[in-house]
This record gives sequence, structure tokens and C-alpha cells, in this order.
Amino acid sequence: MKKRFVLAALAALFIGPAAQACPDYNLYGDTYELNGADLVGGQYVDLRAGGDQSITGCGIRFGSDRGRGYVTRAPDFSIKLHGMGRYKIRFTVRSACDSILLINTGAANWYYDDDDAGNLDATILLTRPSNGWMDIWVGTHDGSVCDARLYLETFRR
Ligand SMILES: [Ca+2]
Repeated sequence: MKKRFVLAALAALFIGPAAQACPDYNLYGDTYELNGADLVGGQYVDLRAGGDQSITGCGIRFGSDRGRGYVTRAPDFSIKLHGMGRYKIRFTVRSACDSILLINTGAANWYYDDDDAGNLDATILLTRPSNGWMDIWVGTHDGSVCDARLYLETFRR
């Protein structure tokens, strides 16, 4: 289960950052609550891509891609998803830098992409997304920071 250690995570914020602060899905980003149907046709949100935490050495296991990049420790977005049973969901970054996308699903699986959206931007399609907390980090490959737009869209499957 995700988001079980909220009190411990909040307490850690007052103690200060660890030397190696890896992306932590027990923390919260900007929080949204959405149904699969809410994202048909697509929505987007603007943000700053990047962060000062390298994901190398964090022991995160991805399905295929080898993850490299820089993110913030807390997710950029924490989206509580409902009603995803009939939908696929796609996340796509458009930015002026070499963005990466890091996602931790409601089932606590990690996904990573670097350049699959073209123009060095990242995209991830989840064909069977879980309900629950979807945590999303929009980072950069080289540690730079830039303006970015994250598109979210669901499709009937
Ligand atoms: Ca990239």
C-alpha cells in the first residue's frame, strides 16, 4: 500500500534532507483526484521540470528502460485515480529541455521514460493503470530546470 507513512514523512521534512534523497512516493505533490472519464480528451498542467536529486543509485527497478535523470524528492503530482478499469492512460511531457518522466503507480510499480515523445521529451502509456495514488515526477536528464507542460489523457481500451 502507498501513502501509509504520511506522518513519518512529514516529520522527516522538519529534520532535514538526507544526503541521498531519492524520489519518495510516500510524499505528496500537488494533489488531484480524478476518474478515468475525467481525462478523456486530455488535460494538461504546467510546471517546472527538473530537480536536484539524481535517481541513479536509488535502487528503483523499471520494466525495461534504464533510468537516469534528476527529480525533486517529492512527486510533482499525486493523483488519486478512480474508475480506471476501462481506460489506458498516457502521460506526455512537452518542454524546452531534455525531460524525463518517472511514475509510481497505485500498485507501487515504477515506470520511466526519457525520449519517447520526440524532441528529447518523455511519454509513458500505461495500458492497465491501477486505481489509487499515481505519483508523477517530471525531471530532466542533465539536472537542468525548465518550463514544461504535462499532458494527461485516458483512452477506452
Ligand atoms: Ca528526455
